[in-house]
Amino acid sequence: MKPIALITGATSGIGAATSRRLASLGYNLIITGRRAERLQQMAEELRNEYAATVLPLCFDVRKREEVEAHLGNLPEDWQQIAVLVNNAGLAAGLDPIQSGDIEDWERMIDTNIKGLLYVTRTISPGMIARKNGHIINIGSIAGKEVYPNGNVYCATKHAVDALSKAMRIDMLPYGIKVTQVCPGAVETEFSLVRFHNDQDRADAVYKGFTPLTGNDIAECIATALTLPENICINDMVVMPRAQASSGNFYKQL
Ligand code: NDP
Ligand code: 8X3
Repeated sequence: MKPIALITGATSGIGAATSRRLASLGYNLIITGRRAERLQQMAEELRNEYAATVLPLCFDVRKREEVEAHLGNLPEDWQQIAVLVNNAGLAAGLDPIQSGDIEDWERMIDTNIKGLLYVTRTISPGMIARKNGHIINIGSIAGKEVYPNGNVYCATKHAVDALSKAMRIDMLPYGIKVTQVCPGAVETEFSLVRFHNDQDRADAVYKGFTPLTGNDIAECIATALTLPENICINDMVVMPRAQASSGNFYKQL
């Protein structure tokens, strides 16, 4: 039987690219997201292009009861999850702390921290029982450094950094690997979401240099998953060539 990978936030960007890459590696896929139509399209593409068996599950990771209802009651054939990619997440806004939008803050905290926790809490007991699994958390360079106006987004990704380290300790006796992947600038829908659908502002983020793509991060995830059994990459910080650190770009405009 093919191994099963669960990828949250598979309707665009890094999650969509990772779904394609893991399908190409021969995984059967549970893919999730809130946008039902996109999720169905993604499932069809994975079935048609990669002959993958796919279970699309449409829910909001912020809603604990939805997470538990979908992931806590998986069909029998889908319960033995080998790989969990905790990818669903977002930035909302880019404002100083004194004028940030509290609704933006709550969306980020509820998705990037609490959503990741709800999913992990539901899936990890099965991995522990089977003494087998690999959890990939998508952190960020924003989880290693802070940058002007990044405040709450950076705090949520610092939480992912801490949780990745903590999970690795908790999972250690059961042989479950935990890898955190921390990208710099990846051109996805990330900036469009951050800037509340302001396409010009989103496009400006990636002008003057070659950003990473979702496929680049998917390749890093595939690398972490295909190393020999005794190796675990704990942490990968992955930058475009033109980015040295958070906010430090060499742009040729
Ligand atoms: P996208 O906006 O392209 O993708 C985000 C994905 O997350 C979508 O599939 C979206 O699906 C899903 N998602 C968001 N909120 C929820 C929710 N409440 N419930 C379920 N799914 C949700 O951005 P990226 O691909 O860039 O982002 C993926 C991850 O990578 C995020 O954790 C982000 O913080 C991280 N990251 C991104 C970087 C970048 O520069 N792009 C750099 C470093 C890290 P839907 O809307 O259908 O629910
Ligand atoms: C996304 C990268 O630097 O825009 O996590 O925060 S950054």
